Amino acid sequence: MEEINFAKIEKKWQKKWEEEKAFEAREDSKKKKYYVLEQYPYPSGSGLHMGHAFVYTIGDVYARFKRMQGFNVLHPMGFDSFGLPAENAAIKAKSHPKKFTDDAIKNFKALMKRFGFSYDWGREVQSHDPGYYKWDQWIFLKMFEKGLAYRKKAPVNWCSKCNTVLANEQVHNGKCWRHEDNEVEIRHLEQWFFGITRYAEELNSGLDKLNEWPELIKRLQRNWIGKSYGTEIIFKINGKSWSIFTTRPDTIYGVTFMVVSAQHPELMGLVSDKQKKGVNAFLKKLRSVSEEEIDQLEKEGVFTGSYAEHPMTGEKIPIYAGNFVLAEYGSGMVMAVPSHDQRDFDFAKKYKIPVREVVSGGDEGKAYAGEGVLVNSGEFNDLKSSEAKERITRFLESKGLGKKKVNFRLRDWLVSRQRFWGTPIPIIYCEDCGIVPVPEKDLPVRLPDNIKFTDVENPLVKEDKFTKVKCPKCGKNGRRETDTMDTFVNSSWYYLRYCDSKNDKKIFSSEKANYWTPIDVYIGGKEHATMHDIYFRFYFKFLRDLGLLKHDEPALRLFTQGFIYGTDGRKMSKSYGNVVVPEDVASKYGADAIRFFLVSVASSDKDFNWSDSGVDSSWRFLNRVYRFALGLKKGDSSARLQHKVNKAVKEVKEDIENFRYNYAIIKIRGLFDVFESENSVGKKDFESFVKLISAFCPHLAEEIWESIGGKGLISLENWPEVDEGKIDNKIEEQEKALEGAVADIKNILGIVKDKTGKEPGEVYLYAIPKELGNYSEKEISERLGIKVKVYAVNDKKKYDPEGKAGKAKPGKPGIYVE
Ligand code: ANZ
Ligand code: ZN
Ligand code: ZN
Repeated sequence: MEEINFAKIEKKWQKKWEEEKAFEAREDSKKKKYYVLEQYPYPSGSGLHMGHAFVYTIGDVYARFKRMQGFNVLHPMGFDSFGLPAENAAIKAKSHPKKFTDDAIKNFKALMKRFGFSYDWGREVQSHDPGYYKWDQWIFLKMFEKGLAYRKKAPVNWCSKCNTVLANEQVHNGKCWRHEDNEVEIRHLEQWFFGITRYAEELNSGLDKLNEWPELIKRLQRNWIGKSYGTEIIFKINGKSWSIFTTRPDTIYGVTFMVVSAQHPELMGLVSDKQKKGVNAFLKKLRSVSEEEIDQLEKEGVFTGSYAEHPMTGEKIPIYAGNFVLAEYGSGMVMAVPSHDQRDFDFAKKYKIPVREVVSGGDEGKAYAGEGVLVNSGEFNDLKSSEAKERITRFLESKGLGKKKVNFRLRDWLVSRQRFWGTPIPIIYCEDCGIVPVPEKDLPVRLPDNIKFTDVENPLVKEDKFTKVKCPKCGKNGRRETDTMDTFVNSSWYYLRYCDSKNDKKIFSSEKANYWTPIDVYIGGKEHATMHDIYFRFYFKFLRDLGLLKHDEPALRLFTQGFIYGTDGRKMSKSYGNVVVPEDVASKYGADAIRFFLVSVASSDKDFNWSDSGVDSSWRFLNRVYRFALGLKKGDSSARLQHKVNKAVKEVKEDIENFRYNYAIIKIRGLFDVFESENSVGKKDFESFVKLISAFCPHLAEEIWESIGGKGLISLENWPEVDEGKIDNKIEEQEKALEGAVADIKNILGIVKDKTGKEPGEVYLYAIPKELGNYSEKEISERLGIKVKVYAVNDKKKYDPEGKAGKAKPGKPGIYVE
C-alpha cells in the first residue's frame, strides 16, 4: 500500500488555516470568551524541545475543543525573549544578543507552525521588542510613582556565574536557579526593588479562592508568602527602642539572651569597643547562607557587649550577633528562648548561657517547642500558652511595649540586574535632583543596537551614548541607570498585552483586557510556583489598582504539566545521549502522530518516559484511521455503533474538559475498533468520530473531513452533540456478559485439558432465560475457536448430562465441557 504523506497533508492544512485566519480571535461581547494560554517560551538557541511540544499540545487540544464548543477562544503565543543565554552566546561570538534571539524565534515559530498549534499569531508578543518593553518601563514608572519601585541597600544574592544579583525567588537551596552548582553569595548592594510585600496579604488570601489551582502550587505559595501571627515586643537597648517579632510571647520569661543578625545594618552600633575585635573576626569567617540552609547550620555567634532590658523583669539580657537570624525577617533580631526553641537551645549550650523553662511539658536535654502551662512566669503562672499569649501581649500593649503583629516571610522583589539583555530601567541619576524617572513621553529607553560585546560586564556601563543624558528635571548632565530589569518582569503581564498587542497609545485597552481576562486555563510548569506564578498575580493586582483591570486574579485555572524523561528514564540531556528532537520525530512520523502520542501515555499532569514505539503505534493508528476513511463503507449504523459513538462523544467531552486526555484517547481507539468491526457506517456517526480526533490530530482530521464531503474546516465545526436516546446500556451489559462467559470458558477448557490430557470437543452454556440474548453462539464460538452451544436453562430439549443448568445464576451462566 502507498505510504500516507503526512508531511504533505499537514502543510496543506496549515496553509489553509493561515489563509482563512481560522484562529484569529476577535472581541465579541455577545459571545462567551475562553482564554487558553500556555506560558510563552524563552527562545533558546538549542531550539524547541519535546517538553515545549508537550505543553503546547496540551493547550492546543483544549483551545480546539473550546472553539468547537462555540466559545470565542483566545489562544495566543509569543516569546519571552530577554535573558542571559542569548547574551552569553553574544559574548562568546562577539556579536549582539538580538541576532541570536531573532534567529531562535524564527526557528521556534517555524516548528510551532509545523505542529499545527492553533494560535492567533496576529497577537504575538516578543519581550525584546521596544514596542513591548516600553510598557515594562511604563509599569516601572507607575510603581515608582506609588512608591512601589524603590532603591535600597540590602544584603542581596549574587551569582558569580550570572554575574548579577538575583531575586530571592531565584535562589533554590542556596544555589542559583540557573546554575545548580553555583552557591549564591550575599553582597551588600544598593538595588531596585518592587514592593510586592504590600500585596502579601492579598496574595495569600486570594489563594483560597483559586479552586482550580493545584493544591501543591497553592501550598508552595502559602509557604513562600509565609504569613505568621505573633507579637512585636520592644526591648530597650542603650536607651533606644528595638522591636523584635515573636510567635511565642508566652515564653517571654524564658528569654536569657538576644541574637541580632550578623548581616544587620545596625549591628556595629551595638558592639562595644571591647568586643569590636571579636565581632569583626566572627564576621570575617562568616559564610553567607541561604534561608533554607539555616536549619542545618551549626549555630554560632559572638557577644556584642550590649544588653537589652527585659520588658517584664527589667533584667539585663546579653545581646549576641548570630549566623542563624535573618537580617530581612521581622526586625532582624530575636528574643532567644533556649528552653523552647531548639536553635536557641543549641546556641545556649555552646556559649554556656542559662536555660530557663517557662512552659511545662518538655524533657531535659532539648528544647520543648510545644505549648503547655506557664511556670516561672510571675503573675502569668498556671495560664495555658494560648491564654498567656493574649494576656502578655495585652499587658505589653498597656505599657506601650508591644502589640499584635502579622508578619510575612515574603520579601520585596529585587528587580535590577547587572546585565545588558533586559529591559532598561527608566531612571536617570542627577547630582542635584537625585533619582529622576524618565518622562513617559521619552519611553521607550532603548537598548542600543550597535554595541560591542567583549567581556562579561554589562556593556551599557561603558556606553557613553547610552549613559550620558540630560536630567529631565534641571537639564544638567545626568547619568542613565545601566541596570536592566529581571526578565520575570516581562512575563508578568504578557498575557494582558495579548489582549491588545498592537496598541501604541496605551499598555492595553481596559475594555479588551477585561473582556478576555481572567485566563480561563493557564498551562505551565510546576517550577514556577514561587516565581512567575506569584509575580503575575502581583502585577495583575497592581494594574487593577491603577484602574486598568476589574478582576482580582489573572488565571482562574492553572494546569501544571508533567515532565518528559528519556527512554532510559533519565532527564533528557545531551550528556546522556537520550534527547529526542521534535523536529526529527516530526520528519519521520508527522506532527499529528507526536501530538497524539504525547497526550496518550499518561495523564498530562504526570511525568512519563518518551517511547519510540509509542509514537510508532500512534502513527500506525492514524494510518488505519485514514485508510478506513478512504474506503468508508457508507450505509446505516447498527444500534450498537450508534450506542458506541454517542457514549464516546459523551465521555470524551468530559475527559478533555478535565484534562484526562489519555482516557479520551483510549475511548477514541476503542470506538475505532467498533467502526472497523461493523459492516456499514452512518455518515453522521463517522463525522462525530472525526470531530473527536480533530483536537488531537487536526491535520488528518481536516483531510478526512474533506474526503468525506465535510464543508469548511473541521477546526471550526461544532463539537458533536450527544444523542442520549441512542445510548443503550443494555448493549454494554451484553458485551460484559459475553466477555465474562468467554473468560470463564477459557478457564474451564484449560482445567479440563490439564485433567484429561485431551482436547475438549464441545462446550455447552446454560443461561437464565432473560439473559439468553447476551450470548451469541456464533461470536463465542469464533472467539474461542471451539463449538459452543447455548441453551436457556429451562429449555426442555437441552443436552445437560451433569445438570449444570441448575448452577446458572444471573450474570453467571452454567457451563459444561465435553
Ligand atoms: C521567641 C520564640 C520562642 C520563638 C520560642 C519561637 C519559639 P515564623 O513562624 O517563621 O514567623 N524569628 C523572628 N525573627 C527572626 C529572624 N529575623 N530570623 C530568624 N528567626 C526569627 O517564626 C517566628 C519566630 O522565628 C519568632 O518567634 C522568633 O523566635 C524567630 F519558643 O521568638 B520566636
Ligand atoms: Zn547563575
Ligand atoms: Zn537634575
